[in-house]
Amino acid sequence: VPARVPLRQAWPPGLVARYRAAGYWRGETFPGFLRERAQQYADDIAVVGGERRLSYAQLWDEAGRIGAGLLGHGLQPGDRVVVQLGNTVDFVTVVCGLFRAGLVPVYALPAHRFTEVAHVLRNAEANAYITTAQYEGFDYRLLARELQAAIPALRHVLVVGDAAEFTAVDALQGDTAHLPPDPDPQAVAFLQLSGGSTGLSKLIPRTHDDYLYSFRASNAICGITRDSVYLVALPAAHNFPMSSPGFFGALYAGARVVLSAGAGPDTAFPLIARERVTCVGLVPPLALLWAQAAATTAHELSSLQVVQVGGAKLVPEAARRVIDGLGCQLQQVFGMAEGLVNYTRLHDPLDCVLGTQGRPISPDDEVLVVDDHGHPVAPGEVGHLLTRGPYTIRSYHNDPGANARSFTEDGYYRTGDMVQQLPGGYLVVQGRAGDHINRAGEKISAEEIEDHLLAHAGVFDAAVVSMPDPYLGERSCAFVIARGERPSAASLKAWVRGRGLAAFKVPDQVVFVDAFGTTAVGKVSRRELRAQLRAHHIAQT
Ligand code: J2J
Repeated sequence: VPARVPLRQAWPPGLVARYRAAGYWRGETFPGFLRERAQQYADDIAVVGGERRLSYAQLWDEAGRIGAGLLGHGLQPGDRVVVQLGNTVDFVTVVCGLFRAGLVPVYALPAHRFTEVAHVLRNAEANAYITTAQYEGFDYRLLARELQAAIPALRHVLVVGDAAEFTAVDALQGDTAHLPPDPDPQAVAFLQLSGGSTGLSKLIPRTHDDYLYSFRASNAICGITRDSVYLVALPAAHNFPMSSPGFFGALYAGARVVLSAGAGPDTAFPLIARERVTCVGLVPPLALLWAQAAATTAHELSSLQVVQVGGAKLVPEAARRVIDGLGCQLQQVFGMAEGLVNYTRLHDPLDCVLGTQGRPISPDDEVLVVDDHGHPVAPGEVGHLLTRGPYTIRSYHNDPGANARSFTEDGYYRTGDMVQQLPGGYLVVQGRAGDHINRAGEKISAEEIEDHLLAHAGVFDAAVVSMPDPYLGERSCAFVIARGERPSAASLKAWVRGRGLAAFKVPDQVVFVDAFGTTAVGKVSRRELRAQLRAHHIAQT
């Protein structure tokens, strides 16, 4: 096995001592807490999805079967395994199985295609890929074949459901006596994907100690107890439904997790009624859709206590519509896979819930709001949000360039968000400095899509910007200068899709222009160019 870049995440020793002394880092681990729940709440239902219902004891056993089976199959503790699964019970059993085996999950979204998954496999130096035969009309075995042909290091492909020539997850068997002892709580437990603004996704190493703290503390803030029923409506691989408090928070509490294959009211409402769901996390467009559909639905939604909305900005008028439509408590959530999560609290006054994106989880979350030169702005002024704390990473995996850009010398993460800090530490998100499009919570890097457009023979130059969209919040618009005969907008969209990208990255709109930046004097940065195009286009329409 060739040497791999080690997985690490390190805080300065002084802070390690402080976070431990404060009780944030308790030395708990994923396998450790899952074992405890299986003993405490053996017969309680842990996970529901489709027609499957697993108790805590069954979840533990299934995870053991899968974990031991993977080791028997030739994987070694410490190996990194890219997981691309939909919102089914298998997502939870497979990931818990990896944890029990000391394997490191690397999460891909179901929407990802060859380009994204290949990048993640390579960057993580993964030797295994676990996916599902079919999900939402797509056959992931086709993708698995392409990946296997392109990446020699990918030695193990496992498939949930009909595995064809691959190894069937359902048939894995192994002796749980061979599973390793529980890991070091300071070790990296998994790699999460960034929704970053430059190029391809970066990998985010999260430790047992830091991640467990984030969802344990989230449980207290979100009112999750053993009696709760948490619905995973967004893709389970997203950090929000995974940890804020997400299905891991719910499992930690001994609550029940319900997975919904779709996020729309048609799929989710019957599940809410049947399972008596109490809490769900949504992005703003979905929350508005739900609020509208609730007015006429025949399904009983009265069990819902808290609807969380995050991933993109929820403006006050929309927040009010969500409360009125769903008739339950709204909680705004402003978080990031790199760490920091802010919540409005359940007993906050209405204007705070409507008008802010909450305040940090931890008293030890350090927040700085600074100007372009890194100097703190006056209280209440808008500036760049920098943060560090007991569950915010200090570095990305294997990416010195990104680390130099994204972290200050004293370890603050540059979030790329522009915020205003109100008394009490409440944050109002006012935009962002980075160039990504936040399309209904899905982050799209402008640069990544520009690179794909530039690979087209008919494109001389391209700039991708976000445009306001009444439903999605933002949509992507590609400004294109053609080379030679102008390609059609449809053919450029098909081109991007054909580059093996998630469908949400295909530009929503293509606008052909003759030149860029005619109003600018001197050399214009890509960011300024994008800002000009965006402003000019919005002013015209
Ligand atoms: C405005 N922008 C927001 C909000 C995230 C909980 C909730 C969300 C995420 C998430 C998450 C926003 N208003 N309420 O990981 O645990 C934008 C910001 C932020 C970026 C992070 C969680 N909530 N955002 O969305 O890693 O720009 O995490 O920096 O996908 O989403 O994106 P992501």
